[in-house]
Amino acid sequence: MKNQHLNEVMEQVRAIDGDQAEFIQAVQEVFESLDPVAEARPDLIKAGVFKRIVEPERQIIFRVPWIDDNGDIQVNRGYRVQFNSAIGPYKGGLRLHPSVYIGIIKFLGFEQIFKNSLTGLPMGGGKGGSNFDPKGKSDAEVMRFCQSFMTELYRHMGPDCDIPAGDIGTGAREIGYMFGAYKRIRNEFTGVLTGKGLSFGGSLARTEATGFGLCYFTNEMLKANGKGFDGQTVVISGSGNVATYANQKATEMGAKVVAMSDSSGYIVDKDGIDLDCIKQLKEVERRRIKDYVDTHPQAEYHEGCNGIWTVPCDIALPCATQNELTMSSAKELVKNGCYCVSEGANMPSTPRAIDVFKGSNILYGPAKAANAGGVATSGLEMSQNSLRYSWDFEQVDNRLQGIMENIFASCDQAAKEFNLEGNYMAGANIAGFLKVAEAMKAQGCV
Ligand code: NDP
Ligand code: 2IT
Repeated sequence: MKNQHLNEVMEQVRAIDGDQAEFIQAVQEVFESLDPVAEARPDLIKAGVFKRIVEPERQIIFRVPWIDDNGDIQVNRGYRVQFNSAIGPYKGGLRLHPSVYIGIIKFLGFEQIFKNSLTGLPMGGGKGGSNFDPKGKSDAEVMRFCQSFMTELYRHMGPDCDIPAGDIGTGAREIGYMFGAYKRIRNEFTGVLTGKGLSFGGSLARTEATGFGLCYFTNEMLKANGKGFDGQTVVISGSGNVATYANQKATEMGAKVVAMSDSSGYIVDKDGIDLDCIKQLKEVERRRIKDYVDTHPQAEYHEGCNGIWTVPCDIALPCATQNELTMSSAKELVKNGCYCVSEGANMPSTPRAIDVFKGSNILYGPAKAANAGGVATSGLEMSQNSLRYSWDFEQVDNRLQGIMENIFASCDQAAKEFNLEGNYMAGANIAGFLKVAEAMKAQGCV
């Protein structure tokens, strides 16, 4: 980075948070994009915006004790990082996965600030979760965990303060249990969590929103470059919430999705993945993706999830987890003719993979922009809860589509303003940052 101040702040972050690799990676990427902004805006340096934005407003770490089906006590660690409330109440998901530690929650919370800003809705950034693993647990165990988690988290939440939602491992079942626990403790029925069931304040199209939004954003990016989904071959990693509905929308837009994965391995079906089967296996029966080949003998299963990037495709949509797409996978994609990578997961591409995309003129849709449809629709769920009203599917989906078009336009325009045309990563970071930065400056040193 050219800017001296940004280098100093980055050094300070490394000095005090050096053991949080994912957080350092997320800050470094954003700061590199903000280099020309820091050069052009000494007023933001004077207002301490860069120094302040890398420090969460509040971090909560707590014990989550619960009793398993054998009657034994289990203990997990719970987190909520309330990163930035300059433009609205803290908003962001809860991740339940054994890999969760403070560095993951902080990287997700940091990215959430800029993503939420890009949606144009009044939402600040936050993230939480636990190292609890819902896999292999009974519904009763998941419920007891969620109730214990809420017994602490409730005091830090509120519909005008902090509104959590789902993320990896946290779906409709977990949000339902958490909402029930919150309502009982507080004796109030408010839109304090999003991704709720449709019978108790959830929004139509929230389940689909991240995957659909990813395709709407990607379609804008393709269109701006004279291309489209129609007739294209697509590879999607993951087979959870985001991956499933990305598959559905890409297919509706005329593409053929030929590969999907889970953390154990990947399947290739040259006829196009049978999405009903994936939904049944993953959403209903909570089974492994390898079971797909039992009913689809023409498909192949391969152990290990990284190999999915060796499957030839035109468009790749990483929708599983951070750093799942490395430099060698990026080279493999390029070698096989892939010309577009658009991110459904948060930070799925390593910095060196991104360098490969840049060096090969790949159309690259960065997560903060491309996957913002989920949180945007959470924002629409909050609006409906406040109105005590609900919109039909089409209304929500149309708004989502409009929001994703606007996000693409903002990224495109910000990139052009800083002479970085086509660099949507820089555009997303700059556009997301500027709104938050102006608000932080206007509100003074807080
Ligand atoms: P789900 O829990 O529904 O699905 C996660 C999928 O990714 C599963 O197929 C899972 O496989 C796979 N996966 C998870 N961890 C790993 C890992 N360490 N290595 C390999 N594969 C892994 O989560 P979502 O679909 O909700 O989330 C996917 C990504 O999208 C995450 O990065 C999340 O932060 C991001 N995101 C989610 C949004 C949402 O609204 N849900 C919004 C915006 C972004 P397995 O079943 O084997 O664990
Ligand atoms: O990463 C994300 O944007 C999410 N997991 C969704 C957050 C939300 O509040 O809907």
